[in-house]
Amino acid sequence: MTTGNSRLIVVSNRLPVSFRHEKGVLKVEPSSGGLVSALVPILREHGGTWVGSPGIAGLGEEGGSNQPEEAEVERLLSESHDNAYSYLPVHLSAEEQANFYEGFSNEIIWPLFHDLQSRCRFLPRYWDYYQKVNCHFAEASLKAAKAGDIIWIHDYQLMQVASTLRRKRPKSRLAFFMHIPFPAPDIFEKLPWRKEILEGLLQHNLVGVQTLRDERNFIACVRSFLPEARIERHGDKRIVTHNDLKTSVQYFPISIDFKQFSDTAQKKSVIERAAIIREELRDSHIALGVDRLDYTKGIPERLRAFSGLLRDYPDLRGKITLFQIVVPSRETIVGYQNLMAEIERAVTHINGEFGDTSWVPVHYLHRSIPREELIALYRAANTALITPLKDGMNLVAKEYCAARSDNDGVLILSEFAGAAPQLRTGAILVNPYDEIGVAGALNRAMHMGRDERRTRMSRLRAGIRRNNILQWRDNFFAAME
Ligand code: ADQ
Repeated sequence: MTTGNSRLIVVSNRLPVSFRHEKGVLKVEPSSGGLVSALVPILREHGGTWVGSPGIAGLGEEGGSNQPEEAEVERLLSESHDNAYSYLPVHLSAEEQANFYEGFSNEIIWPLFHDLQSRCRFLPRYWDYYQKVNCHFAEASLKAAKAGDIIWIHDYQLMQVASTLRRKRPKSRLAFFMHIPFPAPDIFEKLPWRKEILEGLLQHNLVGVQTLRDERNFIACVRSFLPEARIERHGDKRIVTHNDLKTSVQYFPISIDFKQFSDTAQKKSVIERAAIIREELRDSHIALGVDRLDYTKGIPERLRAFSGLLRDYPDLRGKITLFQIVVPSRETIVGYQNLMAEIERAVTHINGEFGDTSWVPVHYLHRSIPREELIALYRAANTALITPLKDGMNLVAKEYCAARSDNDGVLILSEFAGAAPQLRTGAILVNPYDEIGVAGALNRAMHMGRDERRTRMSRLRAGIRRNNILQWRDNFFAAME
């Protein structure tokens, strides 16, 4: 590691824990999601502070905070923190949460950056709240950071934090990593605040994105909307000079703790559990989907492709089961509730049309599941069916391969996942909008011989083992120097 004695201050929208009320008592538990899976091992090893919101909306209404509950959150956080690092909560009011998070972040940036501009609602008040809440995060980060510490800001909810930090502490060492895709200029230009967003990002010393395509898009946007900026290439990175500040821009495909997944997958209890799952599904071919509830993950499209497979390849009926796990997410947003209803209707429809007394075509779980159970499912599944319409990276694809220490299993992956360029030589790549193509890929996976599966999976595993999360961190920190 090349960060010397500096501490790491990670700033993300949410802390890596979730709170819930159980019979009137506040409880805390670890949360899931790509960002958490990637960063927990890093902070655990490096030490420092994690700044983020505890994620319970409405702790503290506008103009007066709910102090007893905030104090309780802080007590639980100090008890539950990992020895290696501490938490610093940023409390948001219900109104801030609604306008900054549900509004600007998830009704503007999330759909736009996933190329789904028709889903955007460009409300001006969302932008006001976004700036205001980003200021809160900046102030909390200043409290946590000493001079020389690295402040590492994450993701699309916090693209304006650095503007305040740079103003208040000009010599701060600031890095940013974007977990979602960065769109091309003809999409980004729809954003009424496009210039301010780019200027905010260029307050960092380093801006990391997931893929070469994202890096090219970011640079193309800077060229289009900040024509006064100077752009140079230095080896692997681009240097953007704007208002006398230099920012390195580089792509770092995020990864997983390969060893942890691979080792856990070899535990006796996991292997036994995988065998039980296979037996329960009567040794049919298991195609597994694991996604957060989100329209970018392409779940209805996947269900249509699966339905098409059963319609067009009748001999496969009874021989294949789609196991779809959906992790609850953003449940307060209306669009997400509609998506859930759409998925449930499609599952019921497929099971009603094709199922019989001895076979249920789609098994659907809508909940978070423990890590070991997830890994047992990865091991039990003959195929992982990962078909996002667009995805920054997609860690599930990498986790599936890491868990296949038996060098078996087929990965079907969307060509629009950020992971596709890295995994293309081992996976079957598909266009998630092409239902016939996805059904064909499933049919091919079912008939693929053991030797081809082994060759492909060994290749996938070797790549992910090499480019694991620690390598990602080292590359990022090396670029920071
Ligand atoms: P996400 O959109 O959350 O992440 P992804 O990368 O697939 O997507 O990560 C999901 C994580 O949640 C995985 O680590 C997975 O194991 C976990 N998970 C999924 N289902 C679960 C379940 N039922 N129970 C428990 N855990 C579950 C965002 C971007 C991605 C990017 C990541 C990391 O949208 O494109 O890859 O950040 O940068």
